[in-house]
Amino acid sequence: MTKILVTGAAGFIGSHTVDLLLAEGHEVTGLDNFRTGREENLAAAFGHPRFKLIRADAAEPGVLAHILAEDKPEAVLHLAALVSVPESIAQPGLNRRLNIEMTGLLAQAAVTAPGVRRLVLASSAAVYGACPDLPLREESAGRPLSPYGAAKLASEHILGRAVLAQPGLSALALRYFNVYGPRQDPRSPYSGVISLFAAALREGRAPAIHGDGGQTRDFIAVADVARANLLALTRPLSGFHVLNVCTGRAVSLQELLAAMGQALGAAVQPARAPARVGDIRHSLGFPGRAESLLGFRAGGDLTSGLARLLRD
Ligand code: UD2
Repeated sequence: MTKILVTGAAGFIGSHTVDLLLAEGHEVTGLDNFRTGREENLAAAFGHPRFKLIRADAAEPGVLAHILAEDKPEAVLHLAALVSVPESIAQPGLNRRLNIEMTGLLAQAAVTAPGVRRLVLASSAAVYGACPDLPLREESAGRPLSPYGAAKLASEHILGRAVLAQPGLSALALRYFNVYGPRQDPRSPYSGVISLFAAALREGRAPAIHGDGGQTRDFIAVADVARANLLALTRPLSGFHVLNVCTGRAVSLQELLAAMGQALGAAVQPARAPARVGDIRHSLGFPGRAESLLGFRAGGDLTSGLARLLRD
């Protein structure tokens, strides 16, 4: 059993990871300020004897240092962040505070808290920007296109420096690709395309394809991401590592709609919308490093993942 702190525990990825960590016998402290996290996401965790929730803002100086000193976790999964690319453009100061400075506060606190052995950071495929060399490998030069991607890249460097400063600490930055699954909030127009399509189908509307639908993404189920987080928190490793969390399979939006139609048992007719400005045409990760370092391989196939999502 490992004692684990999860920041952003009430979020989409956070809550699925908390559920898995508890099921695997770990002791979990969740931290959330509920800016975007939702209480109902933690419904299964509340009342669990190995779960505790702290309602606080991890970006407030002193908060993380206090929790690491008092709660004494052995590993920290840092998911608390500003998660929206458009918001990072509209509010660059908030992006800097939540996606760079907060990582700095965590790294500083972890370097001085003797009990912390492992940091795991939620990074993103956004660090690659429009890198044309596919599949994307971790060593590809990061050329982020948004303040969000740039901040995630900066946070990776912060983690690397923390490990140099405290050799007893190891750290992993996980570059999540396009994550989908239950609890992803479809209310924002910039939510993941799968949750937007699923919400449209549930409400009897035609899903809107921006552009010709030939663009591809590497869609990964949130259950797989939770498993990657679990392995990153608990596998024996030293040093600092950057890993893609992806499937290595490219799926176009047209294929996605066809798979949704298959799951529903009826063809889906999309509505057409103009291509998004700055949209990336293809994004595909190479999953080899996560497989060799963590033994992680994404398991869920898209059609059954979609069927589950559309049923819920
Ligand atoms: C993902 C991330 C984003 C950032 C970016 C970096 C999500 C939700 N977003 O953006 O945060 O990390 O990668 O590369 O994971 N689309 C439609 N109809 C819709 C919604 C979207 O056609 O109703 C298209 C959209 O134009 C794009 C594709 O679907 O071509 C995927 O869109 P997305 O917003 O789910 O994800 P992405 O890869 O643009």
